[in-house]
Amino acid sequence: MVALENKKVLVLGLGLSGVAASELLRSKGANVLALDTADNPQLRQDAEVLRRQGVVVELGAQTVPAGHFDLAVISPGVPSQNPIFATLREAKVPCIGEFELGYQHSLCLNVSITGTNGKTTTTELVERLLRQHQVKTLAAGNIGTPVCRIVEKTRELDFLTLEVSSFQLETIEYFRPAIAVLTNITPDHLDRYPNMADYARAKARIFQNQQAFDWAIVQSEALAYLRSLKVEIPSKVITYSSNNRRADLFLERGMIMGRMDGWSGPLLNMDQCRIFGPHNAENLMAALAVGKILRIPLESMVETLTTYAPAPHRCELVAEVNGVKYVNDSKATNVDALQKALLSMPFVRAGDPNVWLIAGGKDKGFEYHDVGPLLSQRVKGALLIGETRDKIRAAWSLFTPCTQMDSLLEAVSEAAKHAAAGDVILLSPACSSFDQFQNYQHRGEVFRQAVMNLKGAGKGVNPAEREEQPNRLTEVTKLK
Ligand code: UMA
Repeated sequence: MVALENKKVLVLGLGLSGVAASELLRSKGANVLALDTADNPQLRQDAEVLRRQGVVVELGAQTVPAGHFDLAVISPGVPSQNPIFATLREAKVPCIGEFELGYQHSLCLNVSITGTNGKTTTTELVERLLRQHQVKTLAAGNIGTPVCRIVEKTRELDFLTLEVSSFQLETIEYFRPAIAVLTNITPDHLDRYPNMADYARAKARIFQNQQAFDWAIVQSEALAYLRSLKVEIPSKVITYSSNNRRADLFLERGMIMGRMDGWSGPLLNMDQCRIFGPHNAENLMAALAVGKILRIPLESMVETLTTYAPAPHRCELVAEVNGVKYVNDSKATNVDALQKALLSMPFVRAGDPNVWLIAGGKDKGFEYHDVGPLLSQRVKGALLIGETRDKIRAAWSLFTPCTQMDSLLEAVSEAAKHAAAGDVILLSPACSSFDQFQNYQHRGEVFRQAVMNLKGAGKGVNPAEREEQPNRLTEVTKLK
């Protein structure tokens, strides 16, 4: 760990991570210069707050200012090709990520979760499990709160529950989770990584500092992929899978089963849960495995996990209007997440497509053809928005009728015109949101508002009420 008192530190990127890192560095006595390559009203506002704390801020920066730096702290959204980052590395300035800085200053162990999809749900499940069993924890990292923001609170915690992205893992140094979870690896962020192998290797860095007494909880398919890339995991491994019955935790006719010491046979019945689909069975398996390592009794874990409701923007039922369900899956920012959403939508009769799919957004370098056969089975029509609408139309129009729309609002009202009772209007974009929205939450809220604006929409399901509301989508799915 680098001592920070009177050290000259450059912070690159002034979003949530950069602001939190700058504040932590100042509190430890460092002299901080914070740079952002952009310049906009929000950044100017944040810059003023930081300047009052003694941080020197430069917005619209294109080059590294002259002078010596003892350390650079990089925000996760800044890619290695960024010229300022590249210059710092060439000048041999030690560069770490905000996540690593927060880790180095935290005072408790951590359970960390990475993977392409399911990491936020798994993080929430683990946080809930730990809290309800008197293990003091807080969730942070990619889930939304930068680790640097909660460093002081770690004095009173037993564990941090951390969601970690591949971006954050690129710039770790000593970060070591006592328990590391890898949910899956499927194509994502191919606008940042030259190929899948590089993306997978970034994910695998979660294990690199683990010791033989630490734990790795890994989806079987992801483990096989890492082994094909010759990636070694130094810790004790527990495998899980909804497709592979040879895994330590597996799925059999809707039942999560175990084949581990003291844990063989049925563990959790998916029919009792408020989240559904094979992908959520895997998220539950990962949480169960964390609980087993921490010696939480199975019966009380089952009680905690069966009452977990899906969070907003993840296959969230927003409203049902005239028998048409409006589902917000704005969090689906890659093709695999879209595929999982389609597989878990309720249908009226097997084989009859009943989904009006709203997709498209900012390009992350995907090929969209693979999902084609599933579209033929499930989708009545696709309404395409955003930067990728032409690219997706070219890939999908063989499989389902595609219409290009100028905005999400238009797409919702167009879908509503065509949908009949029993249909589902699903926002599951398979793209990130940054071409038209601030983030996926903003996109989901615009969808929700559009649904609420529809004539006769009546009262929808408010996220604040979701703990109390029965999950109607789950119920419909079970009826099929
Ligand atoms: N910036 C530069 N130069 C660059 C790129 C960006 O100066 O080359 C500046 C931007 O102008 C902007 C700032 O960096 O002002 C944004 O920094 P950031 O992109 O690192 O975003 P933060 O606000 O710090 O949020 C980050 C994570 N964002 C990303 O990884 C893109 C958040 O994850 C995370 O919740 C937050 O830290 C707290 O830990 C979001 C995300 O989209 C949810 N993650 C990706 C995902 O889940 O797929 C990885």
